[in-house]
Amino acid sequence: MKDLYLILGSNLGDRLVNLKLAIDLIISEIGAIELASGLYETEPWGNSNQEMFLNQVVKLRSTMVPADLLEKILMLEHKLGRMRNGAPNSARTIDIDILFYGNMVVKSESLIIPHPRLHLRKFVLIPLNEISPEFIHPVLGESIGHLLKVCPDKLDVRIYDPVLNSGYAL
Ligand code: PH2
Ligand code: MG
Ligand code: MG
Repeated sequence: MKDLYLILGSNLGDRLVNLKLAIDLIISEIGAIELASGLYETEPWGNSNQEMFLNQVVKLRSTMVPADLLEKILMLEHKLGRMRNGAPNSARTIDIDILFYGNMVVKSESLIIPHPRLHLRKFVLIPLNEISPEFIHPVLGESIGHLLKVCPDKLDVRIYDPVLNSGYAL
């Protein structure tokens, strides 16, 4: 049994519904969620010419081997309407990425764990720091809290308030 960290992201369609459906599928197909960060509205990293994302990090325990986990995640993304048009960093209904799988280091053609760019991205580090600031990155040997402190990313990451975004006046 290993601690598994996933990041969910959506910037196409009803982002909130997409994340909620993804959480339901993760619980039924992968395992119980132990910790979940709040939702964050985040500026697109890598391709600024697209809509803002909603991102969330979740922690669960799993016995699934990484290759099976990846296969399962791709199936869940497909179920949630993810189209892959070949362009990297293009808008998507749902993206589910594996950040960490315990202290395991995986480098295959289809999968790299820990996620190779997570330490460069505040949209990952801020929600991750909310739930596991002390977790040590198994390759970089630094805590999430430290990686966030030294992260050069300047893109906006703010907590998402579904009430403020519901369209109802308070
Ligand atoms: N995912 C990417 C590329 N850029 N930017 C934000 N803010 N959130 C994401 O989830 C994201 C991104 C590639 O998967
Ligand atoms: Mg991604
Ligand atoms: Mg992905």
